[in-house]
Amino acid sequence: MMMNCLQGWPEPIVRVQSLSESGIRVIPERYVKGPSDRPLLYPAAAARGVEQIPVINLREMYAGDGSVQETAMGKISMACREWGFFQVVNHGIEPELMKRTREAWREFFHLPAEEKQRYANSPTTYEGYGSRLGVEKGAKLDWSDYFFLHYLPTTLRDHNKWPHLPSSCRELVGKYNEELVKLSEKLMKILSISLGLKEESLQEAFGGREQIGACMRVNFYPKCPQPDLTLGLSSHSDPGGLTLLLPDEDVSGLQVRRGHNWITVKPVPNAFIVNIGDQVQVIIDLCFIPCAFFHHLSGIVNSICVIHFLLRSTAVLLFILIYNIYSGGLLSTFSI
Ligand SMILES: O=C(O)CCC(=O)C(=O)O
Repeated sequence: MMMNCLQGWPEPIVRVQSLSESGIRVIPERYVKGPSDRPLLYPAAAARGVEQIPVINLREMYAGDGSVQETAMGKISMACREWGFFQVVNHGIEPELMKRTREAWREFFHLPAEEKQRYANSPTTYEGYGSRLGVEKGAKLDWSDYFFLHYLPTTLRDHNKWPHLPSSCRELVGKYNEELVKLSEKLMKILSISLGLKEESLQEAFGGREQIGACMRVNFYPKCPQPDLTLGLSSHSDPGGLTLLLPDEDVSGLQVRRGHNWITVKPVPNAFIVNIGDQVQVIIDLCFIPCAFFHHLSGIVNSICVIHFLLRSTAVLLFILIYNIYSGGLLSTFSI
């Protein structure tokens, strides 16, 4: 495996966006998932929007009203135990910053191919512009391109690997991740309390402020002529502590596994979708659901998702390991 990483990708990289823009009607075999891995685009009624992941209003935590706070805590605890997911609103991040960040990245993916190619990544660190996860030759691939970068610890941060264009991108990446680290820390405290632990417990388990790690991944899901045959991102659970997702508001692509169903998440305006990652599950001794599995559908329009991962800094390299063994099936940290 390591040999492969050092040698680079096992096959020439094809940008999914370029396939999509070429106007093909039939997707290459490489992207066609096996029958059991294909998405259910018309899931059973129970999964079709009747049931949704809980929405948490963070303002209720700070309303100064004990009973409102207690009810909100109970809702978070239920969301973690039963879903491993929730959406959070009134979280304190400026909607303008969220919108500008998403738009800057959309602009990045619409730059000329040569410009994006300057940031082409390799499986050694995965940092930069990529179109596949995993180094298994002949593996089935996902219908998406992405950009991955490190934010914390600062020793891993390399500004040269952050896009120069559009001109606002670097500043927005810095500001956005700074704000999301603060929000993740706030959520860690709330999760600790809702579990009946000391406020600082989860954060301390992550090594405190000095040892926190954070990465950003921006997924671009180009429109797909056969969305019933492939996935934008295959099923997995996240290896980190907390994942905060900022999807396109008018495209519902994220599906969360609930028993035997896949629930299509309907993004709430100006909300973040929060996922409880495997590291938190381990720290709290698996008292929540064993793994929160999710995948992203490919769709008939282009869409984007900006993702912020908070994890123990010593585990940042875990991402590289996980990405390298990724081969398009259900994957979680617990399986390595
Ligand atoms: O784009 C999404 O909806 C999910 C992203 C994700 O899970 C990831 O990039 O690890």
